[in-house]
This record gives sequence, C-alpha cells and structure tokens, in this order.
Amino acid sequence: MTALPPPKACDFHGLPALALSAPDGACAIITLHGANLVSWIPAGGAERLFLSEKAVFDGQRALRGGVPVIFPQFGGEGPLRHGFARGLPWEVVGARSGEDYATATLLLNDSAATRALWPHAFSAEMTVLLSGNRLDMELEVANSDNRPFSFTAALHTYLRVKEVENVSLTGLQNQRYLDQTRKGQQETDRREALVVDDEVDRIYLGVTNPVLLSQPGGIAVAMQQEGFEDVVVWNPWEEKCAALPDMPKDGFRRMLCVESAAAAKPVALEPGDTWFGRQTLVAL
Ligand code: TA6
Repeated sequence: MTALPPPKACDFHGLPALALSAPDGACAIITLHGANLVSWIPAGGAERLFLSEKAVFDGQRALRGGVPVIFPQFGGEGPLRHGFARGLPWEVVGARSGEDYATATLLLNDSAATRALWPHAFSAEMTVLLSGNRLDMELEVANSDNRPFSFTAALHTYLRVKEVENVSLTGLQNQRYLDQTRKGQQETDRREALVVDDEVDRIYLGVTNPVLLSQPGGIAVAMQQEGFEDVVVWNPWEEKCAALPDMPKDGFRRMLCVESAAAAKPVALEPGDTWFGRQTLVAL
C-alpha cells in the first residue's frame, strides 16, 4: 500500500497552519495560532465555516471566524474574556492521514504568560478529525497542577450561511436557556425552530439532542456533542456587528455561531484528571 501524505504545514494569511486533506476529498485548515479550524470543506462539498474578511491575522488577537477555542473562561470581560487559548500559539503534536480520514492534534501547555492570567498548570489538546461529510473536534484538558481547578470552555463554531434570516435551527425545543441579551434571564424555548431575525445570544442548558441547521436549497449541518453540556447560539445582528471592527457591516447575515460549550457550570478537575468535550458536525 502506498503511504498517504500526512497533513502539510502551510501559511494562512501569514500565520503558520496545517492543511489536512483526506483521500475522499474532505479538507480543512487549522492555524497554530489559537488552534483555530479556519476552513472545513466536506468531501464533494463547499466551505462550511465562516471567516470574516476583516479578521485580523496579527498572531495576537483571536480570529473572527472558524472555530476559536475558548478556554479557560467562557465570556466575561478583561484579559481573560473568552480565555487566552484562542490568542496563543499551539504546537502540532500529531498529524496523519488514513484511507478515509485526516487528523491533527495541537497542544497548549501553561506558560508564564498563561499563569499570569490564570494561576494553574494545565495541558490542553485540540484534535480535529475529518472524514467524508463528518468533522470531529475534541478539546481535552488535563490538570497538571497539584491542586484542583475549574474552568469554562467552548468551541465557538462560526457556521457559514447564505442568509441568516432563512436559516432554521431545530433540536432546541423545550430546552432551557440563559438569554445573554437580557442579563442572563432564564427562559424556555417553546418554538419548534429558532429563526434568527434579531440579535441572538443564548446559552442552552444541558443539551443532549442533535441540533440541525437547515437552509433553503437543502444545505444543512447537523451538530452533536459529548462532554460539553451547553449549546450557545449567537448572532450579533446589525448594530452589534457594526461595532465589531473585524466584521464587515453585513457579516452577521452570513454566519451563525452554534457552539458546544461548558459555559453555565464550570468543569472541576482534580490534579491528574482530564476532561474532554467533543463537537461533531455532519454536512448534509
Ligand atoms: O458566544 C457568544 C459570545 O459570548 C457573545 O456574547 C459574543 O459577544 C461573542 O461570543 C463574541 O465574543 P468576542 O469576544 O469574540 O467578540
């Protein structure tokens, strides 16, 4: 059998990255900066992730789009807002291709810079695996400290859509959520489908069902998760989008974040223990 070419190092807008391609045609790009999966094209399909054309590739800031890795803090303000993992360089520790898949693992350990913001020893691994129409992304966190710590985290997935007002998101009916546009007020979603025609910023709690994003033309993405308890749905809409310097004015129309998150309830880890959260996307 001929050896399959391993994922290749490449340059993505000046950032070091890894290009993964499976023999079945599925391909993806992950930047070492933030371990951000900035592109995913399922076999025989088209780009499924949104990346803002005004994203800043300075190797400092988080990228506006793709799948920023949020760790060790979801949300909040100040330097720990949405964690530091999305703005730091990760290291490639594994990459290979097989008959019908390609995979890569990136690693982030604590450093003097992370300990200045969050005083714990940890090791985080982000693994992506693509095959056919499926993408698995897994974040694993290990406590390498000698005392317990807790954290919140998310895979802040920006899904690309043709026109957000035509999107329907199902699978969240009767689910409780915290409405971040109303100071975290708790509500229950009674609608069969979520239609986005205004700002949406919700943390759906304890989601175990798959979530389906459908668009006219039959383009759909199914999302399932393990380890992560919450699903965050976010679209900034017109006014908040205009306030984001790294988004074009109409950018909110072409994206919807459907994030797998451990946001409402922090994960507590004892020394030596590990936790993982996985988001699986299937392009339909
Ligand atoms: O995940 C949703 C959210 O927390 C929103 O509240 C929103 O502001 C967004 O993430 C983007 O945050 P960022 O720090 O990337 O601008």
